[in-house]
Amino acid sequence: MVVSTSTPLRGRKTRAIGIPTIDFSSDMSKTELSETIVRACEEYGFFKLINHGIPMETIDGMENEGVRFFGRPGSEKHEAGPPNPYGYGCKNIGTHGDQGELEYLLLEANHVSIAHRSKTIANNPTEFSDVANCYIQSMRKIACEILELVADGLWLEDKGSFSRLLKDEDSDSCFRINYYPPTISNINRYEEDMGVLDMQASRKTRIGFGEHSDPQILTIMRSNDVGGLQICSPDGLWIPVNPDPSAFFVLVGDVFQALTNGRFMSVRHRVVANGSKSRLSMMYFGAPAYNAWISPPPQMVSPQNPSLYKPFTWGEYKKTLYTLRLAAHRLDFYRTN
Ligand code: GA4
Repeated sequence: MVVSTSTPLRGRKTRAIGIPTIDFSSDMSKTELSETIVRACEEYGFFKLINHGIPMETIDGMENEGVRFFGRPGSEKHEAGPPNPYGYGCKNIGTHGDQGELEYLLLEANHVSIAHRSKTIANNPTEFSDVANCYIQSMRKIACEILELVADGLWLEDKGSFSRLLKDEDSDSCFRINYYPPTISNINRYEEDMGVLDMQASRKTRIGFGEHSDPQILTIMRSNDVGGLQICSPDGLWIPVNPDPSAFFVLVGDVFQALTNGRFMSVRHRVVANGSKSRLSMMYFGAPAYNAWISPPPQMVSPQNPSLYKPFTWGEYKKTLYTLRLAAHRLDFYRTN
């Protein structure tokens, strides 16, 4: 893990730490595996997943579509926008003034919507749809596997308590591709090569994507080999995450925190854009259906662990999140006390 002693962003320190790693091909028993995942979700709300079994061609195919799209002229990309909230976006995140050093494509994770959107995204819309649907299906599969292992690790009677929410055909899951252009210009790179560039100064306040937690249940993230992702540790330190294109990174979202009655914590994270190469990341955000109620399974609530949050529907939560800034602690609005 790369160590940096401090970051100029918001004055918080970063530190070295071992990111929890889950290996789907390990010879651990299912019980050990599920308990290790539960521990990672409790302690960090985050883990790295290796040997996940998703073919590299599925991942590369999606990445290539992303590279092809972001490589198109600006005027063509804007035909797939503006993001209201789905579509192509550039720098603006949400509608309350949040900005980042990125371009993105935000899509609903369902066949009908992908087929419709792909017409403005790609010269070959059928190919784009096929590749995106295949990738999204793989992500849903991985997410459901994780959710079932978690239910197992929490000793829930109903192993489908969480995965059922993503399997619902009305699930409001979405898919995002973020493209962070290189932030060091060619002139800077020349100066860097010549040893005359003050890298500290040039890397200062580049926010790729500002601090936030993901609102959904679970996020499955994959990036190329360019870093930038940082997660916030429980004690408030920023931990840089080394990129690993062969792995997925799994993030606990707000709804998972509510579903586990606060036992899991949604992870606050951000992307610092200071690469000399472009970063491309792809996120599957696993969400419930609009009208699904979010409340923990009965075993997770007791007189010693009373309900931390009022029950709410995903639709209600989604409305709330669009009234707030990116960095808001939205779940606080649903606390019982
Ligand atoms: C953060 C996680 C996902 O990228 C996202 C984002 C969404 C958007 O870009 O439209 C939001 C943000 C995210 C939370 C607060 C609101 C909504 C931008 C924003 C300022 C797609 C999501 O679901 O919530």
